[in-house]
Amino acid sequence: DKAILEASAKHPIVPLEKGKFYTYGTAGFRMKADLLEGISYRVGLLASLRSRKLNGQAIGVMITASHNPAADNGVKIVDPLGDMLEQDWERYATALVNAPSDEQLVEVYNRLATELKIDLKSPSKVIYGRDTRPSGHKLVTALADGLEAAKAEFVDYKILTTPQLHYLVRATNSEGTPLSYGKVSEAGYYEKLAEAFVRAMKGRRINGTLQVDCANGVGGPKLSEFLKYIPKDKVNFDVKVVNDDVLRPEVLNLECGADFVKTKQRAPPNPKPQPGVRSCSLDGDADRLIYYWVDPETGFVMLDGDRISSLAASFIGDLVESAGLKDDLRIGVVQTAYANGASTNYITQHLKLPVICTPTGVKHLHHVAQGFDIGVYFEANGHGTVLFSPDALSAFRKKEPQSPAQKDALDTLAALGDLINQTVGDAISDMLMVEVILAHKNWTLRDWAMTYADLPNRLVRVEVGNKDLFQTTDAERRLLHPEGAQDEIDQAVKKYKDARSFARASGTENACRVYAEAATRSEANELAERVARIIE
Ligand code: 16G
Ligand code: ZN
Repeated sequence: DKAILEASAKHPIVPLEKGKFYTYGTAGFRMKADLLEGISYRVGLLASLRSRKLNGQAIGVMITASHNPAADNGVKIVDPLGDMLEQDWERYATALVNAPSDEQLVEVYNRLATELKIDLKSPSKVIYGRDTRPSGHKLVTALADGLEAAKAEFVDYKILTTPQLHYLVRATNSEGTPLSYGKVSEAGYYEKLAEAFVRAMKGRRINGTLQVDCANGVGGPKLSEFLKYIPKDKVNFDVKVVNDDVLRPEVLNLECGADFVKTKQRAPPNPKPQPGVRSCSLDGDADRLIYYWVDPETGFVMLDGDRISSLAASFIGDLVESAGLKDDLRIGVVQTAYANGASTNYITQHLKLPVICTPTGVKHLHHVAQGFDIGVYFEANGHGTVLFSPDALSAFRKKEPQSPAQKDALDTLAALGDLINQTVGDAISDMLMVEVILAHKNWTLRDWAMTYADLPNRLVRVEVGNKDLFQTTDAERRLLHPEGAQDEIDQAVKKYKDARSFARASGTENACRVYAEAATRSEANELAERVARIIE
């Protein structure tokens, strides 16, 4: 207790206004970096408890604020399989972080240990990493002090992408078991991806250079490092890395990156967009991916998370059929309310696959995707992955092929199982998956975009007095409160063709968001404005 008390005094919590609390939100604790030092210390305590509760399995902590401005930062906890912290524990995190004094912190810590039947002398292991934000330094120091005070064993992996940290957590916990996820090192991550990429490509050629905008974040140096692992004689992957300046913190996510491209619906102004260049953007911690190109005739065309999702579902669905596994494996797609209605139609009607809609936030999608043998999940913003069940992975390896075509399909599926990050959405891994699929189909980005036409859509942010008044149901597609608001939205939607709209409170900002789609751009804009006025 003494150690915890003393170290806590070095990393104080910044008190909030009366009645306000820090909350473990959709992406952990995320805010201006100067509020986070005490929080990071306390998250160290919590992570050590979580590890002890789970018999000393490694728990991860990632310090990042993803696509948010450079002055922000965040702290989030990763569970042993590399997925997000179990939801029940979010309250414990909130309880520890909001303890008003050092003494009360110790009290809450001990109370949690008693309530959860945690032996504070048992082994505990925590591994952590951070993105390129300068504030990360101070935050990992506070985190390490928390881990030391709690007498946990820990490993500092320094600068990593978020998905790399998730990989390392799973690799650490599966090391030496039959389910080993890969070598426990950053190099192990690159080796695994490079090997699976070569295997999945099977000598096919990639058509044209890919320009990758790295949001001036951690993805830049990590992608460049990864590229060294690809054997040039086996795959031609010509990548031009841009916006990879991690030395000037102020340019992080500034007018570039996946979030910029998706929300602004245009290419980053730098480097100056050239017509026809195959391009994609990562976000600040490299867990989101958006493809696009500037068409000489029609202008900017974007291929977002919904497109990646439908591309993956279509390709993997075909492979499963060719492999003769159609009756054995259930494939499904998971989306949120933000998914473009045209993508949902394409998946259900053309690909004939089930689609489930969940609330926003990776943890929700991930959980539902685990219910399928092959669960494809992407948020429209470009975060997502494809999860394979143990049954699916073993079927790819064990099924006796009845023909060369069947063998080919099984091999490709097995390679995808290794290529696609199974812990969380991973921009580098997803990009390799997209490249593999396009190469197999011999498709350009235009061919990909031709599969269906997106409905014009508009997203607006609405300042509201108290966002907590906005309660939703039906995977955030309908408002329960304020009373009457949903009826008004329904009336507004009825006035437009092929229209859909919803309003929800943001989980990461103090505001509401309104999404609208309709048959034409002007109708989508008009509907969004109308709904915004309803909830204002
Ligand atoms: C977080 C979520 C992201 C979600 C976004 C929504 C994770 C790792 N990240 O960034 O998936 O799309 O929040 O933000 O779950 P909003 O609630 O402010 O709209
Ligand atoms: Zn991110």
